[in-house]
Amino acid sequence: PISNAELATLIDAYPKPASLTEYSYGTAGFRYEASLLPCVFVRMGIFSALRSASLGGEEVGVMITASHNPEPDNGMKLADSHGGMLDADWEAHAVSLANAPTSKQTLVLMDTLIQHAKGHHPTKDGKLPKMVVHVGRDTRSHSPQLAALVIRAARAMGATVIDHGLVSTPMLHHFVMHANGHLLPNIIPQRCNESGYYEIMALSYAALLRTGGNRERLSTTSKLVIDGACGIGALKIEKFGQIFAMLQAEGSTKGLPLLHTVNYPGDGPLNDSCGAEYVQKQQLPPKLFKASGVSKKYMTSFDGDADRVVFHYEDESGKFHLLDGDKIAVLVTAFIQEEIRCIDPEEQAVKCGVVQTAYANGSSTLYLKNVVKTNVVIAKTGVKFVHAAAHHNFDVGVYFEANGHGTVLFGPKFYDFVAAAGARLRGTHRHDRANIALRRLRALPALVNQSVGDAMSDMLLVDAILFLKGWDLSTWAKLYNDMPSKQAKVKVADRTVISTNDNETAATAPVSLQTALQSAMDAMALQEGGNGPKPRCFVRPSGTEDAVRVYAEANSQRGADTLASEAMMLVH
Ligand code: 16G
Ligand code: ZN
Repeated sequence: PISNAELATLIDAYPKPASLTEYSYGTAGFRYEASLLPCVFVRMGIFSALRSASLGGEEVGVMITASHNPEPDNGMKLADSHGGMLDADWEAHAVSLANAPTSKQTLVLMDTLIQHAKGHHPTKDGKLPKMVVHVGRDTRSHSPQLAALVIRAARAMGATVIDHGLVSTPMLHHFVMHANGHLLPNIIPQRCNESGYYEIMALSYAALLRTGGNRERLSTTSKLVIDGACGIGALKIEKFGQIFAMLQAEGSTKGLPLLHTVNYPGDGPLNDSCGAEYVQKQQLPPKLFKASGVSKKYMTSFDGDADRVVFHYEDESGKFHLLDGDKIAVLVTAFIQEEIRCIDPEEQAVKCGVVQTAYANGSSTLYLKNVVKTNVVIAKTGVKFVHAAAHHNFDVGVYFEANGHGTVLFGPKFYDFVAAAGARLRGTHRHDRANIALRRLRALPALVNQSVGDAMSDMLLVDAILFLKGWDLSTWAKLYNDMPSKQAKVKVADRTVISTNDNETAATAPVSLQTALQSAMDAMALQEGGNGPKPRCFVRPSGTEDAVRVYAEANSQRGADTLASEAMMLVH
């Protein structure tokens, strides 16, 4: 039963801070300096319970994290019952509830949502449907207090709370997805807790490795160094490593690399001079706190909540090389398409494709279209947009933002294809190429965390592909050369004066802006001559910061820098 008195007391105890006019829902949820957040957490405890009720008792999730942002920040990401991001209509309800001025008004709004839930899912006794909320948190020092608030409020609503404690963002999404059976159950075992998660990952990864490859030939990939950004990812890799070690001891797989984690919580400040965001944006290797003599031939960096991953290495001359989300998209898509073609050379059965954002390096887009020969769709920045586009456009939809957040979505036609191929190839020899391809494709839907981007899952997928191909990072890096690029941001009085088309590739306001940007691009193309990819630039209002972002790429770094400064001038 809902205790309105208890809720009112809780809401009144954590009022909206005077310094803040309004809470807004960013690209991925609420994110603020931690001391501004208790108010939001109380109300989102109420909200998440209501969301579960509105779905007839399907389970939902709340993750307490500010991802790649600095330690003083915190926030929450909400997982809807399919495991993905919260439904857009409900974002608006979340914002109203967060901003209701008094406890009385909060409870009135709450009541509207209760009526909504009852209307959609009437119960015999006229009560609300059951409510289940999964809660997880990252390693920030203020996360436990915030978790306690959200849990208290959800319980006051009468919800069942499953507190997972310290987990990565993608683990929480994975639990929620499986709790509701939102994946074909005959392909993936439903185990929605931490050990189930590791088991699913480890077994499918091992299954993929068993289909070929030879680690002994690959001295540079025998040891994988993981930069945990001084956050949750480091702790979880360590736990995964224990299961991994068991596999190794059983001898069930010869191809396992040695995992070596660096940058644990407490080694240095979270996300500071290390982690995926730093490495990708600064194009610099991570600082290695408390680790010396580490081999830099095969490295990955996670972000603070382990939903992003990038790879990097140092070559013989000591030069740093980054393999970002674009490179991952290329590797993964080429691999999947090749395996599918081994079974279905005409590629009739399933439609594969990649979703990128305007930030994707032009060279990656050309490579995908011309060499991998796949479909490419450009969508708006932000996981909820690229995820939706992948789901909507393709049977096997790969998306990776350049920043390393991404995954692969397998639709019903893919599962049908695998089932039909299984029937057709029954009795063929294990070394038959189509048989190998089938076993590879079968392992993928479980190895990939299909709910959101997942650093651990993506890392294992990439490692397995490299292993099967016999590649090290330099072979992969050389598939194509990134066009030199430049990112910058401009602080403006009001970023909303700039608007863009749907996929942010062109500005639609102010009126003359796009024409001016186009002339700058044309002039640069003329200046550079040559037959490389065309220089490109775009601007967009940030979804997470009060600024306008500028991106430019050209065939030389100088060209990219010039184009970016011209675009910045136009925005000012
Ligand atoms: C958020 C998004 C990320 C996007 C970034 C853009 C999620 C989980 N995260 O971090 O995908 O790249 O925002 O930030 O959706 P911006 O709008 O400030 O450029
Ligand atoms: Zn993150």
